[in-house]
Amino acid sequence: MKIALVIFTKNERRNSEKMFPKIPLRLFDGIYVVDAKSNDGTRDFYKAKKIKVFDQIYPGVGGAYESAFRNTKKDALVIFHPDGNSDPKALSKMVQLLRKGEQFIIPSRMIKGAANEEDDQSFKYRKWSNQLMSTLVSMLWGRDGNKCSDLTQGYRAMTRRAYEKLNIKIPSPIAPDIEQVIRALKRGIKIVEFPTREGHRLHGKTSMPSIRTSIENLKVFFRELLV
Ligand SMILES: Nc1nc2c(ncn2[C@@H]2O[C@H](COP(=O)(O)OP(=O)(O)O)[C@@H](O)[C@H]2O)c(=O)[nH]1
Ligand SMILES: [Mg+2]
Repeated sequence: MKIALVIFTKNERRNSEKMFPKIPLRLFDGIYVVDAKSNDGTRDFYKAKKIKVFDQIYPGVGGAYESAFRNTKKDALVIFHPDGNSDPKALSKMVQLLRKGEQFIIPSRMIKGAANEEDDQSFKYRKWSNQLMSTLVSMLWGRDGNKCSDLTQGYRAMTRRAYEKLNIKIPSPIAPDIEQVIRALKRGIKIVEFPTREGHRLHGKTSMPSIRTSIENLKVFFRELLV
């Protein structure tokens, strides 16, 4: 099995400079970037390292997944966010699980031994809404013990076969992560989780303001209820 690492970027030059050296490159058969028209030198940073940078035709992080699977050929993709959120220590475990034959792997920020970016805040909006939605989605669509504790975790790994089975033609721009999980539960694709400790975003701001993301998550949820 050939495994690629795909890095999603939208103006992540400063963060990439700090995070890229922490990635164990030897684990992968290819390293790629999907970039959303960054204008801060992100593309030059990766091109200087001889890493292929792909554009996307559909908007948002959803468009980045579509581009990643269309432009690469490897059997499985591991998605990495170089902003400081994704802990590079989880990469070897993801690769190990893919090699064992697992199809969809999510390092969870919500289970015992894990940590979430909001854990040091008293009002944990993203964490609590994620936990609520994760419970609901798992109850509704999880079969034979299949479930997910961290729907919105974008740091994940999937085989190409599993992604194709999800049958997502044009992904949700803002809520592709929950869209993939719901489809996987519906189709009985097993989701494997292990605890990870989410780091803080190092520089810059999130492209996913909480309220807008929540509305989009709900839209995907209700659409999936109806189809
Ligand atoms: N290719 C691509 N990457 C994106 C886009 N939006 C955000 N990203 C990247 O995807 C990752 C997750 O986005 P981020 O704003 O950190 O979301 P958060 O972690 O949920 O707050 C980061 O590495 C971003 O640079 C997009 O439209 N296209
Ligand atoms: Mg982030």
